[in-house]
Amino acid sequence: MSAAAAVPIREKAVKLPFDVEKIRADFPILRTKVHGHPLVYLDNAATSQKPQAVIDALVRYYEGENANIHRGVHYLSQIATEAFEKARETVRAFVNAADAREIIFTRGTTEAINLVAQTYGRVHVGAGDEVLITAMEHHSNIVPWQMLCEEKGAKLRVAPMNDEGELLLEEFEKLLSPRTKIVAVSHVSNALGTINPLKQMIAAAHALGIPVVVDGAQAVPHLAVDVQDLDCDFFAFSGHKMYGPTGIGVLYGKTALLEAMPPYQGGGDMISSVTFEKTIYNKLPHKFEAGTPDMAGVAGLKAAIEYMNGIGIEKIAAHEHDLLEYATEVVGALPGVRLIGTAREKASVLSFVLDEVHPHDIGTILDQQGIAVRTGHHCAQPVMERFHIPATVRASFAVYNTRKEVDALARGLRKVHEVFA
Ligand code: 7TS
Repeated sequence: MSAAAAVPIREKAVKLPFDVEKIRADFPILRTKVHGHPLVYLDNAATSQKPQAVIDALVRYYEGENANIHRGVHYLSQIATEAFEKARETVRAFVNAADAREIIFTRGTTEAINLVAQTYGRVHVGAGDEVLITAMEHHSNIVPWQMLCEEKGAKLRVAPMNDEGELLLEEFEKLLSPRTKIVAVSHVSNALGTINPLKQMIAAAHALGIPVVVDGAQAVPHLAVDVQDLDCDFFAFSGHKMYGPTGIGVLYGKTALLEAMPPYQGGGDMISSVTFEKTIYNKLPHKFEAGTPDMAGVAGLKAAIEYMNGIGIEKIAAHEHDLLEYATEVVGALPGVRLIGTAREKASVLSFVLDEVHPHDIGTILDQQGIAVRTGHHCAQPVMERFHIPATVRASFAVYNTRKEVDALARGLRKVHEVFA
């Protein structure tokens, strides 16, 4: 039997929560042809594409609103300031923070996590203390803590996961102790797609008075996030993975913690008065927003949230869940495929290896057919080590992907198999 015949491609009609073709029409880049084929963009965990509404918001900002914020009495500066603060309110509502002052604009998830490590972390972590992370973290939720621990003579502890890529909750709880000063954990793993049992983890940490930093980069595009319901202390995410622009992201933090933290960077806007003898810092959230922020990026992020809200995060989640299930079935049935990350609770990500073929070769052959997947360690090298592999192929789904595109991926993989068989 040929490899092609072995693959059960399900052509049955599915009831979609929305008209995906209409959604696709909102994303100009999806009309791109790659090597003569229609683009099949399955690298959304790295960055998502942008709808026209977001592109328009960026253009509108520069065409009609550009001025530096919080500084001028003139018309444009006031317009720009008002738009900036309105966007903060949009972000607040998006993650259901209690107060807009708890929303700090950053460059992205990476900067948000570094901010917490360098402010809260440097105050509260000392020699002999511990920071607890998990085995499935992205480098940006490992390295900032490693740097902090190195500086302070503290220890980085790592909660393990099982062969499915699920966190071992009991082991996690055993690692919590009076020495633990911070827990930092991803909501959704970028390499495996695992959704962590955050509420239980946070409750366990809080029982010992330990604050929890959540890396939400892969969560906000795919799940409804409610920071009050989670009761996390900090929550970081990036605009560019949720249909927004690059260069803008968010740190949510509880007011009491943010109030007590020293500032991160010094400069304009984060002060209320400066003399050579002493500087009084500005109030929240400005204390953590030194210098001219990415005003255009904030306008774009607001448009991205409005775009997602216009569809509905539950519908986005349902559609992506269908794609993930379908892809798991179709790709998982291909000869030689081993799925990496088979947790019961997953979002958006299908990672796999193919017998005897290096992921980079797979990525190159798929690219020839217009299919964009990511190959490599996905900035999660310890995850690769855990599964004894150098790299995976990762297909990651967004609101505009279709079952047809999953079929194209499967066809592409059969071609890879034929080339290397
Ligand atoms: N945390 C997770 C879980 C991520 O997936 C990423 C980026 C980051 C943090 C860092 O986000 P940034 O916007 O500050 O760079 N993940 C990926 C990825 O999976 N492929 O490319 C970037």
